[in-house]
Amino acid sequence: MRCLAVLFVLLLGATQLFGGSGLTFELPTLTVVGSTTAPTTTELAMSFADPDQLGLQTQGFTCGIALDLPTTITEAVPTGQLADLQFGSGPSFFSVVLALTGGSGITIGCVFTTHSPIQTIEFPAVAEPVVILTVQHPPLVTPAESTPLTLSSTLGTPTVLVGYVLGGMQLFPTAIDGELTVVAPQFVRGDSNGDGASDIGDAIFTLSFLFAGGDSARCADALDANDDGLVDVSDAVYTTNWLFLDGSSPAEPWPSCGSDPTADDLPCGLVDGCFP
Ligand SMILES: [Ca+2]
Ligand SMILES: [Ca+2]
Repeated sequence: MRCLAVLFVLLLGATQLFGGSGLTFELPTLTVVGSTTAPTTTELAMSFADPDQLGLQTQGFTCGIALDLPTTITEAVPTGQLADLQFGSGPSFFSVVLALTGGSGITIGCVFTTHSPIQTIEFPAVAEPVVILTVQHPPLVTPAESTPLTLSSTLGTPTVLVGYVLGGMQLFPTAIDGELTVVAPQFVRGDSNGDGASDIGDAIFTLSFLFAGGDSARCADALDANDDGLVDVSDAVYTTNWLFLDGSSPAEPWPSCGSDPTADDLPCGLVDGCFP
C-alpha cells in the first residue's frame, strides 16, 4: 500500500513537471484607494486550491512572495483551515521572514502539525484564503502606483521554494501571481454628496455636515469647493456663488472625476462613480 502511495506521489510530481494538476497557489489582483498624505495599509489573501479535487492530504508549504519597493509586507498570519488546525491554535510551525535583503518580499515556511495527531488539509476546488498579508504602500507620489505580487522561488537564504508537502515530499504548485494597484482618491470638487451632479444639494450637504450632524463625508476634498485645503462655511458660500451669482467654478478636478492636483491634508475615500 505504501508503495502505491509513493508511486502516486511520484506520478503526481511528474505530471506537475509537465504542467499537470495539483495544488494552485494564488495571489490576488486588486485596486485600492490610497492617499497622497498617509501610507495605505491593506489586507489581501494568498489562497490555495485543489482545482481537480484530487483529495491531496497536504502537510505544509513554503513560498516566497516578491513585490516591488517601496511597497512592503508588514505581517502574514494564517487564516481559514490553517488557523483552524489544532483546535484553533494554528499550525505547529509557521515562520515568516519579512525583511529580506536585496528587495521587498517575504518568505513563509509552514508545517501543519509536527506531533500526533497529525493533521492534513484538503483544499477545495475554488481558491480558499490560507494567509492574510498586510501590505503597506507609502503616500502616493503619482495618481496610480502598482506592484506585482509574485510567488517567488528565489527569495531567502537559503532560498525558499514555492512548494507544498504531500506524503513527506515537496511538490510544486501552479502559481498564479497577482498585482496590487494603489490609486489616488478620485472625486469631483464641489460634488459634496457624491451623486455626480453639482447643484444646491451639495451646498446643503456641506452645511449639514458642518453644522447639523449630517452624513459624514466620504471625501472631504470634494467638499473643499474653494480648494483652500479646509472644509468650512466658505465652501458652501463658494458653491452657491458659483451656481447662482456667476462666481468661479470649482478648481480641478472638475467637472470630471480626477485626483487632487494640490496637496492638502483632507481625507478622501471611495466616491461613487469615480472609482476606476
Ligand atoms: Ca452633488
Ligand atoms: Ca475650502
